[in-house]
Amino acid sequence: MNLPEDLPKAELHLHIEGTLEPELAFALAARNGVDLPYASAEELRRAYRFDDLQSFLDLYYALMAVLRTADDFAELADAYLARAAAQGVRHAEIFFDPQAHTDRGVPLGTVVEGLAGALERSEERHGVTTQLIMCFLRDRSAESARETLDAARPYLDRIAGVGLDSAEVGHPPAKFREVYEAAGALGLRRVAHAGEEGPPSYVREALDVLGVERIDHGLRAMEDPELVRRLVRDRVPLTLCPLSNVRLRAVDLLEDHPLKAMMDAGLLVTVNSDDPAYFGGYVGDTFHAVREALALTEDDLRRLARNSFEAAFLDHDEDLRAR
Ligand code: ES4
Ligand code: ZN
Repeated sequence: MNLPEDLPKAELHLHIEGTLEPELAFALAARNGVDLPYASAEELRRAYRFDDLQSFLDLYYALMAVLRTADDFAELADAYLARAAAQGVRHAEIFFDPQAHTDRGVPLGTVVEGLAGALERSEERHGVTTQLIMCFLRDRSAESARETLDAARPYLDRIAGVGLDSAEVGHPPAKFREVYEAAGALGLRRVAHAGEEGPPSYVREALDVLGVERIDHGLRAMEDPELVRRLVRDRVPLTLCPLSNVRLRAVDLLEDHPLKAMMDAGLLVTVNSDDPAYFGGYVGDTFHAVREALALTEDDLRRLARNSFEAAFLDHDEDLRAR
């Protein structure tokens, strides 16, 4: 029998830029003539110690300097898909951050062509079906998000939905009401990070104002029993990332993570890797870690895997085939 962490599963919260392993960063830096302020991949890896979300984001955005060509993006995505497949992932819904690239002069077309090229080959190469979700950076203006959606119009055949990420506190979902309305009108699926560092009210706002179908993280919803009842009743999926929460100090120890309590409360939670190159593991590693830290049973792990397909943007026939 397979190890429980190898169960077929869908990964629904994964930033492709967060899969940039130090070794690939160095290889791309050399290829593109980019100077990195680290002597080696080992030294870079040692810099992966964070106090909070912002301290991580600073390094995450800085390292993107090595990503320049469509081939770079394709190589990044293909490396992730190979790793994910080896850990039981059969379907992946992958975030990318257009503004983090266009702001440094990399055209959106380059990013999408590269990523979508790798994703198109993924089912054949890795046995992983995929979708692409473009995220707006919430610490930039609403106008910038709107410009990004407009710039994406030629590529919407390759983009399934929109998301909202980056520094949360001080940037409530309502700031992005119009762009989410426009995205919905274009037939795009909608998700948003909420309740990672921000308060439960941001989770409500993402649902009520942005019309999202899933909440990314949603950890802090647990502080609001009325909100929990609503999330349970409406079966709103929460894409949890336990290793990320430990590394960014949203929880002290994995043993303190509310994943199991959230399952017991009847919430539709999934387990995901977020930025696996930075947070110490891909999704199979994460299943393994939470199993140990929270004494999850094989039944719990099966339920998490089943939840991941239920929460995915798959039609149900596809969903059954994937399992
Ligand atoms: C992110 Cl962990 C996390 N939170 C918010 N935005 C992000 N972008 C990449 N990783
Ligand atoms: Zn995230």
